Amino acid sequence: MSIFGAYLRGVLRIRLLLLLAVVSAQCFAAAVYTYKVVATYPHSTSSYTEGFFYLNGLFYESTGLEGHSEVLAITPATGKPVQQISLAPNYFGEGIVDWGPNILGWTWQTHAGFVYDRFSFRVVGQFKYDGEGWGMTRTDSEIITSDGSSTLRFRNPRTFQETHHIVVKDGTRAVDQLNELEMVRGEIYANIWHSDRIARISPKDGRILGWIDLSGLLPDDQRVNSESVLNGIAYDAKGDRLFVTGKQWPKVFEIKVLPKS
Ligand code: DDQ
Ligand code: CA
Repeated sequence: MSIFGAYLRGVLRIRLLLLLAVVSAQCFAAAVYTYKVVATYPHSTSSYTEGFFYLNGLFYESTGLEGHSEVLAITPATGKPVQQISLAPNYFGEGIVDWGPNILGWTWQTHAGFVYDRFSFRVVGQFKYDGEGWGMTRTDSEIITSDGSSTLRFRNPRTFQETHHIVVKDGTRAVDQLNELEMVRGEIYANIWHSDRIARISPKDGRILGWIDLSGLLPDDQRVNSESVLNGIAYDAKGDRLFVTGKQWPKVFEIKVLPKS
């Protein structure tokens, strides 16, 4: 065979390998979804959102930053709190979750968790844990927590002890910076800190089933600074309504998730 023929065969082989690499990456990386805004609600631009859920007609929100951390119950239509409690100024508030008549809430780097009465907003208990506190959500029987790594921990709601954990991956790539969480139709939705994307995660094995790309939802000129990021997912299971907001964002958005066309 001529030198030219060998050269052509080499080029073809490289092209084929490249094509295979691109095709397999597309097969194994999760699909990307987009969104449509169906309603908006007011949100306080002083709320540095770290925890967010919906229950029986109210938003429950926890906010961070030392000296500004609160847990609030909010009327969606007005954005005004109907209940609130401030954390001591040494605490940076993080995720919250409802459990029976209580709300559990924790703090970023101070290993302090609190049990609130959901109706009076009084502190009725405290707990400790190792590592950082970031997001919280729940299944019917367990609490799920994030800590900024790619690991999500399942915990006994009464002892807060870990029962098992999963590592979140997109194909073979571990994805970290998992922040605010929400259980939505059997999937764990997770904000990725400093990103406009929400990961849709299988609670069974941590596999990322899809990404929701929320870029453009709140334009940069409506964000107070570079920390004013998407964080906060709430779900009304009865009404099948999905709400998202961010740190010091002026609005909560009710969105529908759509395939990217
Ligand atoms: N966490 O939400 C990722 C867990 C913690 C965020 C901490 C960000 C502190 C930045 C302070 C900036 C003050 C404007
Ligand atoms: Ca949430």
